[in-house]
Amino acid sequence: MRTMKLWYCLVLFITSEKGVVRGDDSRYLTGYDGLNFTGAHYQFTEYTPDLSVVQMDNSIESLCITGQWHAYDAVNYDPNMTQAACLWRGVGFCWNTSCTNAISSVRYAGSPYGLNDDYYNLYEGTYFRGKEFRGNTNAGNLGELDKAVSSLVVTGQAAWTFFTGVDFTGSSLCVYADKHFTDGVISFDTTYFLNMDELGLPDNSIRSVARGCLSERVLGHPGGEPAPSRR
Ligand SMILES: *[C@@H]1O[C@H](CO)[C@@H](O)[C@H](O)[C@H]1NC(C)=O
Ligand SMILES: *[C@@H]1O[C@H](CO)[C@@H](O)[C@H](O)[C@H]1NC(C)=O
Ligand SMILES: *[C@@H]1O[C@H](CO)[C@@H](O)[C@H](O)[C@H]1NC(C)=O
Ligand SMILES: [Ca+2]
Ligand SMILES: [Ca+2]
Repeated sequence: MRTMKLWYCLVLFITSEKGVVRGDDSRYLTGYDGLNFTGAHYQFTEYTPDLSVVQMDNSIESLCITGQWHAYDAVNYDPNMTQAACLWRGVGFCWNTSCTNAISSVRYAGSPYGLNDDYYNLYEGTYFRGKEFRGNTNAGNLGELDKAVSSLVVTGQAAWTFFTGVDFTGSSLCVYADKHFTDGVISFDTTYFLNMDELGLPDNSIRSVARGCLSERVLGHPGGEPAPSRR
């Protein structure tokens, strides 16, 4: 079996805890083409499907971020879902990335309206790759991502309940963000599931999502199970 190369690694969390803290009040990703935040750089605030457009293709070596950002070896967030992906998150953190000189597209997870607004992002591929279905309201069906979701992110302080049937039927579980980042002023709550095994549902089984905790099975806080990958 071909082993998929995934740079995603827990080192990112360790380094992020030790990173340099800088003040900023909104989501951004500043990528530098040298280590130690040197060289040419670009500040991303939006989804960017092709980094060559800003002369940063395959060149990022260090970065500073606020929010949660997903970075892909392939352009267009890896529509074929075959390449490596990297996860970066924090509030005002800076570090050298292990995903050196390979990133070709980046997008954030979370609300486009406010860093810590209540939001969910669902992805077609594991590791946040491929097509996306996202929102801040109930969805009785997931359109193109019907029976296709393989990874997800929840941000903000609300719970979201994911169902295996359309219109909020079938098996369900509810997810709260379980990781809190802050620089003392700005806060960001988030959680992620790299695949459906982590979540505890079959792959490609989610068919609807509702705001609030409408299931007996609770992941994150308060009083629920911690998310599996962070145990
Ligand atoms: C990076 O910064 C550290 C600490 O300031 C310094 O010791 C090191 O030499 C720098 N490395 C490079 C490659 O600039
Ligand atoms: C996806 O796969 C197709 C067919 O193999 C290929 O032509 C295309 O370049 C790939 N796209 C990306 C972004 O890798
Ligand atoms: C980044 O890498 C440089 C060169 O290896 C090193 O000197 C520096 O301490 C690293 N910086 C951080 C924040 O890890
Ligand atoms: Ca690349
Ligand atoms: Ca899928």
